[in-house]
Amino acid sequence: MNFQNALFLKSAVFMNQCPNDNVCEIALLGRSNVGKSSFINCICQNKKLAKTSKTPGKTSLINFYSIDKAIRIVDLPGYGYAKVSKVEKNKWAKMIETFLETRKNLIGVFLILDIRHTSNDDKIMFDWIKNSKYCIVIIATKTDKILKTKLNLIAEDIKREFKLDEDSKLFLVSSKTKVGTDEIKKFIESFCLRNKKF
Ligand SMILES: Nc1nc2c(ncn2[C@@H]2O[C@H](COP(=O)(O)OP(=O)(O)O)[C@@H](O)[C@H]2O)c(=O)[nH]1
Ligand SMILES: [Mg+2]
Repeated sequence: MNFQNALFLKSAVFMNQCPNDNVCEIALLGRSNVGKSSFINCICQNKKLAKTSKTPGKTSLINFYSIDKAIRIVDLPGYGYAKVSKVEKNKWAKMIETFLETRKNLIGVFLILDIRHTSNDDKIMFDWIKNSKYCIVIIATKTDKILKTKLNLIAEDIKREFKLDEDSKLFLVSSKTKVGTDEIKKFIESFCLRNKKF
């Protein structure tokens, strides 16, 4: 799978705007500003693919990216950003929920965390994945912000906090330094082969 052969397909607000075909999808779920768009750009080695922003709460759309025509990565709106209105928040929550619960193309939902801090919203999303048919895959980003000597300890903390078992996956990455991204790309490739639906 050539991750550099990636392109932005479209944005959607409603389910009937999502691509209608048999391409498998992996959705990225994570708080606003956690680094979802940067992660997509990093693995595809294209800084212009997904819009990144220093201001949280910018993406309120479901964005579809095609990877080598083989799979799609879906960038979901960041949940739990305090500064948007309650009405807006509920709208996003409903959009994410409907997508996750009804999207036929979906084969995986990866939780994106900021390695430095997890919040109650992260726990809610984690519990949703745990109670779903999807396996647990966590990608902790921004590892460049942490001392290398502390990384393993923090990874252990995350495993304990979420009570991760042997079957769960935890990847430590940095979109800034690209650390960990080769490993996650290999994982995505084999994950798609193992979970192919159509
Ligand atoms: N240091 C560092 N900054 C990052 C990393 N990933 C994202 N960021 C920054 O975090 C902010 C939010 O990133 P973005 O990808 O737009 O987050 P999103 O809202 O989850 O899509 C931006 O200012 C990025 O430059 C990372 O791995 N390391
Ligand atoms: Mg984004």
